[in-house]
Formats: sequence, structure tokens, C-alpha cells
Amino acid sequence: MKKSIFIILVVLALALSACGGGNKPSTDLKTEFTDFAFTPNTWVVPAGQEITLTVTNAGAVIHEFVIMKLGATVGDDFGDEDEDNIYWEVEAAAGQTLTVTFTAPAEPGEYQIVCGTEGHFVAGMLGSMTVVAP
Ligand SMILES: [Cu+2]
Repeated sequence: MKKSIFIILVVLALALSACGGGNKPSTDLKTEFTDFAFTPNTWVVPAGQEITLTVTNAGAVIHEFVIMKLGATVGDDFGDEDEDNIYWEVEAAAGQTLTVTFTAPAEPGEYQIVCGTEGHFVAGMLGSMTVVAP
């Protein structure tokens, strides 16, 4: 009985460590756009550092990766009133893969990530980027 619990724990530990994009700060991010989600949809980055982001749009329509400013969150859907609250954004057409860079925010905290294409936020295309002190 004890042995089987140990094996389960080892398998769980391996599964968690294989997940990658998890909880460790990284300057090399990836995400895939689909209709309508980011996979993965959580990232942890070190404050103030240059971040390389590779986005692959595996969906059928254009998608955006929008980092909202700290404390700013989108309401009902992404609209004109949210434009001033954008920290940084990139968009990719269907089938496109892009590698881009941006400077992580200097202030640690949790930043909302949304797709700014109309209706996509409502469809659940959102995530969060946690900025930690380097
Ligand atoms: Cu989208």
C-alpha cells in the first residue's frame, strides 16, 4: 500500500515537471492561439527583463496577445475604452508564427492577458502573466 502511494507521487512529480511553462520565471515564452484560447494561458516572467515570445496562430481567424497594464482588466469585452490600458500587444494572422520581444513590466504583479479581437474575450480567450522580482 505504502509503495503504491510512493509510485503515484513519483508519477505526479514527473507529470508536473514535464509541464514546462509552469511557475518558474522565464524569458522565453510560447503560446498557441486557437479559436478561442491561449495554450498555455499563464506565464511567469522576471520584472524588467527582455522577453522573447513565440506565438503560433493555429486558429482560423486573427488573434491578439494583449498585456493589460497592472490593475487594468477588461470589462464585458475588449473595446475602445481598453486601448489606453494596453501595456504591449502583438497580433498574428491565421496560420502565422511570430517570434517577438518585449520588455517585461518593471512592477511585479499579475497582469491580465486578453485577445483584443472583438468577441474573443467573451469567448474565454484570456490568461494571466505574473511578473516577479528578478
Ligand atoms: Cu482571439
